[in-house]
Amino acid sequence: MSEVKIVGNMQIFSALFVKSAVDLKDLPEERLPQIAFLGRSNVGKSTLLNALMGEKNLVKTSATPGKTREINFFKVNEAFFLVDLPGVGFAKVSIKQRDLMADSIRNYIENAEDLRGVVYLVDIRHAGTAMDLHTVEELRKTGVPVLIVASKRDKVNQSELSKNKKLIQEKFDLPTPPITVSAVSKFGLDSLWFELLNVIKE
Ligand SMILES: Nc1nc2c(ncn2[C@@H]2O[C@H](COP(=O)(O)OP(=O)(O)OP(=O)(O)O)[C@@H](O)[C@H]2O)c(=O)[nH]1
Ligand SMILES: [Mg+2]
Repeated sequence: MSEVKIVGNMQIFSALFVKSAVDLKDLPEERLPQIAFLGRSNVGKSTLLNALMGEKNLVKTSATPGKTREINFFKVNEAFFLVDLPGVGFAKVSIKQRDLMADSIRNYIENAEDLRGVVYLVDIRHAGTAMDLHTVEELRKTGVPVLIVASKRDKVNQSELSKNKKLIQEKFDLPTPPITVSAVSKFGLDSLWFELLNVIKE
């Protein structure tokens, strides 16, 4: 019997790794809503997914960029998938900007019928690099709803935090400052779950 995990206001009854995909033909057969996590290598996508699901090692993480190489599907509460994507720009740093999103990621985002939204993570310390801006621009062109979230909140002090939240809001043209999260302090996981559930319910 597995216990229920409480993350913010969210109850996690089950969180399972379902499969890895490199291709659209490998997507899970089960038709459930999907929310994918994208952002630069090392920004903390996989670590955040563990934190959101109340897990430690379900999603593989690493201090070395380029850990996640495939599209990994995690099924939560038998109701939806959280999807861990490879880091943007990792394998293709020297290639021209429009190729930053690897073909496999682009293909998935443009064609996955059950994809309801993409969480794009930005490191709060860098407040959005040129590469982030370019990728989000490309992402928005696909028409998929994009939620910008700032990661690693524990790494900045209060003044950097408010300054960089404002910067991110301006750079990415957001109606409100971004949600900030930390997988270390667990800050912001409740706000993020609230947003994710809204997207899933739509
Ligand atoms: N301080 C701090 N470190 C974090 C946080 N989230 C992730 N990290 C660290 O950042 C590093 C990268 O984390 P990952 O979750 O593997 O990053 P990723 O975005 O999945 O990276 P790729 O798979 O290479 O695209 C690891 O050393 C994590 O421990 C956070 O909220 N706070
Ligand atoms: Mg990863």
